Amino acid sequence: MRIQTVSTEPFEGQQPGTSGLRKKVKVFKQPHYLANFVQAVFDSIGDFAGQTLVVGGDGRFFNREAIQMILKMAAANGFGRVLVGQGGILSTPAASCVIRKNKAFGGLILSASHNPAGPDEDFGIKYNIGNGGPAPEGVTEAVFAHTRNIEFYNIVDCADLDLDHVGSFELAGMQVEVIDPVSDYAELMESLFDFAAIRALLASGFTMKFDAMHAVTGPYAKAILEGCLGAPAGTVMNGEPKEDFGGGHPDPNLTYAHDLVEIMYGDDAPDFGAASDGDGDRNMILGNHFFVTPSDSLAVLAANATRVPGYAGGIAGVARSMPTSAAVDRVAASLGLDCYETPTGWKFFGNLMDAGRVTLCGEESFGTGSGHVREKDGLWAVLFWLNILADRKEPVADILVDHWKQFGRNYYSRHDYEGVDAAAAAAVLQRVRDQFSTLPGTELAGRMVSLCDDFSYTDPVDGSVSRNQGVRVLFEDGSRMIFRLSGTGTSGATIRIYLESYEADAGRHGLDAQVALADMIEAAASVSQLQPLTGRDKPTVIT
Ligand code: VG1
Ligand code: CO
Repeated sequence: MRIQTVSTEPFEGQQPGTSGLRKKVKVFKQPHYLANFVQAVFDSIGDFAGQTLVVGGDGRFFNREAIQMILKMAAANGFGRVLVGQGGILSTPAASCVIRKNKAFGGLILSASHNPAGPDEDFGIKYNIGNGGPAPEGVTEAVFAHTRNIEFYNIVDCADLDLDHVGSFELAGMQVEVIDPVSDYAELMESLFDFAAIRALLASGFTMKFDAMHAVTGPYAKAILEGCLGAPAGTVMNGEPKEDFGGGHPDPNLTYAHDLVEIMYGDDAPDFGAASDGDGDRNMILGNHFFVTPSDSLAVLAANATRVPGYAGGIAGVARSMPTSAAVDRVAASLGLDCYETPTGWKFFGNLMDAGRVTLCGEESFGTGSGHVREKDGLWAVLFWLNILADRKEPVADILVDHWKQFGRNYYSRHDYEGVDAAAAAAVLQRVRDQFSTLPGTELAGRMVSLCDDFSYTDPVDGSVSRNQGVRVLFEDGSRMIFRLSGTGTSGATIRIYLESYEADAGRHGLDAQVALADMIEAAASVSQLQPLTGRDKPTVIT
């Protein structure tokens, strides 16, 4: 076995976005493309000689090839041990769990999350640090800098490795351990939740469906829900992971999780429905004919946390990404907890959790999680809900209505315009920025504008500053209108418009969010001039 030093040249644009480097498979398949990025990661993360690296992915097309290359490069660069999921599989939260449990130096996670998979679709890679969470911006910037100067990478010249059987072997002095992708994660879930109570709930006639969307959560959900918790076989739908996710778009929202939505809004709908995304870190929660917005879900989990064994002692604080609704802020205020507002992307929660300042975190983009790992965690959120339902023995809808009665309702919606011309998308945001000085003090959608800015965040733990994290139009009554460009897409630009208004009056809590927000939606269109600037007259996805 020979260690080769291969000469290479930099590729343009290997800049990690909101969650790692995501590109079309065709881009990743170019000779040296992936190797360059992996070497740039290894050159940026400090002294890992003899240390442990965790590797796994969501099983999408190109996952296996990528993992073979990464293992050979990890050995050639001096890692002492690699833990890799059997068949190259690890959901994102499971990878975070394995990194933490084994005190690994870090991990490489192969996924483009909710983006479609297949030879013409997307692939992605990101580096997670030793706390199990996504690398902070300081690291991703260093990686990007290295990709621009790279001249060589190191790789072991050998045949492909057998990763389909649990066990261990040596590769050029490095130990490779092929691990069961589910067991450590399942054990962690059992330590947090009252499995006996959930088992009793599922045995009591309570019905549920979980849509794994042909992605990585299938094996996890089957093992935990149908295996440990005794849910009937068939509870997990679309549970066989496929390299192309069955041709679908594994994004658990009302548009893309249509199989599940049809069941939950059909005759004889189950009591509870949930779905997860490509890499298992997102979740959608549904009741019988009822959708729980991710922002409300976070608030409900925070308000009910002490019902769950893992959080029975209370939670330290909460955090949400800036565009996420302020529903959880109201729960935090009533419980006397600190509440942090961070930029979009899970990497901003890591420091707060490491410092013990927060326990629960969430994003409006169907991401919820806690300090048990350093990623958002789809199945964890589902189990949290099941534990609450087992304890409260009320329908999902009643829990929400009750929650709104106590805290008021933050009407919330996100409108996405996907695949927009990049220059036109930038012009839409600029158009709003151009009105920063004139809008405050004027009336929009029947409300007074109080402040407009580009959201900027100073990390309270390490003092690092992240600027330009979303264009905000804030109103005196707490309503908000936010414009942001996606940092995870791979073609054109995606404009996200986030709309929120607060309603204290319980008599007005039963409206459809699109109806309640109609004036805000209209005002956002006129302020941004989105239609004339992009030629789009309606969103691609509404959540
Ligand atoms: C989106 C979401 C963001 C999330 C990110 C990664 O980013 O808005 O909240 O953290 O995806 O989620 P953007 O930049 O496209 O808005 V996942 O499930 O792709 O790891
Ligand atoms: Co994801």
